[in-house]
Amino acid sequence: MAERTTVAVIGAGPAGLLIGAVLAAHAVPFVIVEHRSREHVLSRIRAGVLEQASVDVLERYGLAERLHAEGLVHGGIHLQVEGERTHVDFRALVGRTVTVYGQQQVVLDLMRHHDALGSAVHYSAEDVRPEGIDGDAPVVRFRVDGVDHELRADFVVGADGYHGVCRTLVPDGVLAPAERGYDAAWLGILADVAPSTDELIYALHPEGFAMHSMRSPTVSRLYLQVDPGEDLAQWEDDRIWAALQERLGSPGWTLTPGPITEKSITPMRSSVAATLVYGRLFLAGDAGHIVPPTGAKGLNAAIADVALLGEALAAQARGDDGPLAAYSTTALARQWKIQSFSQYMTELLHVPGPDVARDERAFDYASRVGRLRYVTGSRYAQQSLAEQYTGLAIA
Ligand code: RFL
Ligand code: PHB
Repeated sequence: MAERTTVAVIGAGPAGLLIGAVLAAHAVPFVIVEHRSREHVLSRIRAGVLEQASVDVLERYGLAERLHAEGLVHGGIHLQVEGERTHVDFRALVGRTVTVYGQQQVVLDLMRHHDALGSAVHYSAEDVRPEGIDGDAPVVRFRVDGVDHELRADFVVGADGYHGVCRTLVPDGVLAPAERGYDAAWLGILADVAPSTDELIYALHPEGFAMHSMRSPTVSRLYLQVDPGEDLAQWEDDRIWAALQERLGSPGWTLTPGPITEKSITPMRSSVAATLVYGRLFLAGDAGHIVPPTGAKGLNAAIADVALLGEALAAQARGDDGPLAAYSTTALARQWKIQSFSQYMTELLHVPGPDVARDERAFDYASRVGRLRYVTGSRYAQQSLAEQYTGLAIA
């Protein structure tokens, strides 16, 4: 089946679906191609915190109605060091807030938006192959329900995540990602229990980092630092709750456990492509860069990329190619600030991993406790943290 459009979007995660919404708002034709089923895309439990800038973007494209009704507005976070808890008050420090609203909810809102618009979104597409991106007539081939599709487009947006196909189309020497790993992973759980806290708690404890987040007034999301390569089978529910209780413990406070409905281990990695553009291909979101989750930035960075790229593609359709030419440079300059903050938050809150020599481990841990106590005791340090956590301007 032969089709023709202006922008072929690969991936229907938050980046792909949102760029579709931006293009639709400007009446730029697009088609989205996703290799998983709609149900699978909706079942992935991931991010939970939206920066104010991200909420503003969703509002701008008419996507924030349910977010405003059901999202939990948080005016700060709790930072904890060895049981001492300090509230970092974003409203007082920088006059901004964040909204706790699951990535799945953002994706569901976007899917409903596209349903209402009647957008072309192909789920369960097999063998997705963008071709000719280094020429001026790219084509995306894929198969749905046994039918071969040939989608011709002026531009291809790679919104297919870190493990997607689009990154692999850019020659190694051009993509040239700057990368680093961390000697820690996160064991995350979702539990059917009311959160034991009003706002997120990020805690440093000699046994490792722990965090208490949430999805709604009845669903909690919690994380524990574990070693990379840790076996999830070794973590019975009781062991998880005991570790969370120990690491998040603070005088006069208790953690209420409940039925765990999901658990998984996620490794931590940072990676930034040297460019987000190759010929007619533009990378956005995790396809271009990933961060460790400690700063709550991955989804927000994807939204920021898409706000820039969607508007740039719309300007290009009106005959102004300036914003599209500037996209990669503008997005990467912002991305490196996000990388720096995510690395800072990760190093601030995690204990050194198993590979660090014992004497250095003791030093590194004590120095992290010192750094965190500096932050909890300094309005200047908190103001900088609050400014970055609630989100830098998009452009
Ligand atoms: P996604 O969400 O990975 O979507 C990519 C889509 O592309 C599809 N795809 C393909 N489609 C067609 N052909 C192919 N060959 C394809 N290959 C892949 C995939 O099926 C998928 O549907 O990338 P996107 O849209 O760039 O969105 C990025 C975010 O998902 C990610 O950055 C965040 O989830 C990161 N993240 C967090 N970000 C935040 O801003 N705040 C947080 O609190 C936060 N917490 C987290 C997180 C990520 C986590 N994990 C599991 C990695 C917590 C965790 C535990
Ligand atoms: C989450 O709720 O999943 C979450 C919140 C904050 C983070 C990371 C993940 O920094």
